[in-house]
Amino acid sequence: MSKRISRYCAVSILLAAFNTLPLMGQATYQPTAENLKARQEFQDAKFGMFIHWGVYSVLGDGEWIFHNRKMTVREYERLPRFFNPQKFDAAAWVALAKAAGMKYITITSRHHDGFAMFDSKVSDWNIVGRTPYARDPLKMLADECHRQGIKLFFYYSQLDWHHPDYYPRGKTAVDRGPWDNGRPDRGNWNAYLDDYMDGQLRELLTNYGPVGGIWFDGMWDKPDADWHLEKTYALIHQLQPAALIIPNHHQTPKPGEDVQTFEKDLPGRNTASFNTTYVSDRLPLESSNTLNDSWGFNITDRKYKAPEQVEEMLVRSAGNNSNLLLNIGPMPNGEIQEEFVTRLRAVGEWLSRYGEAIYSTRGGPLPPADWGVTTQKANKVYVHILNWNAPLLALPPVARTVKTAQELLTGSPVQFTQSSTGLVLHVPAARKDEVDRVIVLAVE
Ligand code: JFZ
Repeated sequence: MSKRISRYCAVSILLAAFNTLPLMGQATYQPTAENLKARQEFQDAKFGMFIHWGVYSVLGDGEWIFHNRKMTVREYERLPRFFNPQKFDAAAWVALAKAAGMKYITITSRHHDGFAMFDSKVSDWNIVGRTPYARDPLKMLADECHRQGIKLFFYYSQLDWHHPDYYPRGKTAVDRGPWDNGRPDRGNWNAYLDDYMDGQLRELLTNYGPVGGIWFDGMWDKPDADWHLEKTYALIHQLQPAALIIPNHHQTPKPGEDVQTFEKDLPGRNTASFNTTYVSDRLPLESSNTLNDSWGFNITDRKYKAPEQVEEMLVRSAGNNSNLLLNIGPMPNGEIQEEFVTRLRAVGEWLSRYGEAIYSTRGGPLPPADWGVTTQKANKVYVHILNWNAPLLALPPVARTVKTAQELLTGSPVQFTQSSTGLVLHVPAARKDEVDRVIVLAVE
């Protein structure tokens, strides 16, 4: 223990010495041209793979098991000793994301247990230092993503249930507890942020090639604390200007942030009861969800979403001008379970036919509704009919003149009448099991 701490102190001093680069203020944050381009590419991508994977996966009961079982640090520290993902195959994971039609991957570089799933010199509480596997899967994944043309984002938990300097403790140790897991009743908050966290972020943005961005989570544990966001965000933008900062803090976006993300909800819809109803009209939007009911591997979770549900979720996200970040929790041996694989492949097959009406589109021009949504790109508007059984669909006025209307899949013409009161489409009958009937409007 003491050896670990002294090593940690030495590294901190070293990092502090490097910390002399001028930091641009994020309060007046002006995204660079590269950053703005990355935002456009992010919006074009539409569909990403979220991956929750860590030493908690061993217990097969989600990523909150440390907290849920009120384990002590000492008990939890045994877990890495049996984390040995011999079946981990970065090429297979990336290939699966691609087969699903996903254009980016966001993986937990460390979750609330603070355990780094990468080779960190800041602390040995990491996969190389503590597991028999002793390799860096994020490095392998990053290399493979670059090879296969997929962007890689790192989820990073600001909340830490393991580090003593995460002090004073937050809601998860107090309101939802009390949970005393054996850490001392003192700690250096500034050191936690400036040395430990920023030190690791510096590693992630230095050693893994171009990174899509950092997906932050856990600030909600201490909503009133000073998280030194300006400093951390500036560090990230300085190391990689194109890296997008995506905070899951469930609040109105703050200066320095590049994307607004909504957990388990479409933008503005607060069915999960912890999201904000404020929707940025400036930033790209993202909505995260799970393929079953869990984030981290859960061995008895059988509540798999059908491919059709995922497809509808993706279409509704796109119609809300948002991406969908869909989660899987791989097994501790590194394999992705069959139930996820088959569903993801089915969605990918569907996207090979319907992708034109999703990728690179933006939401609108009509507001999302129960019947469906619209997406648009260049001189095309895609009408996605998700829930409508009558032969005529009367829509609000479309500002642009509709030249032609046709079915996406067959190119068959669709009859319509456009007037100042609205647009009426004669919709074709749905084919068997057709989730989304797409009518393409050529507009000018
Ligand atoms: C967070 C994580 O806690 C969870 O494990 C997962 O990583 C998900 C994507 O993000 O989920 C939250 C966030 C906020 C609250 C609860 C769960 N909250 O405010 O109570």
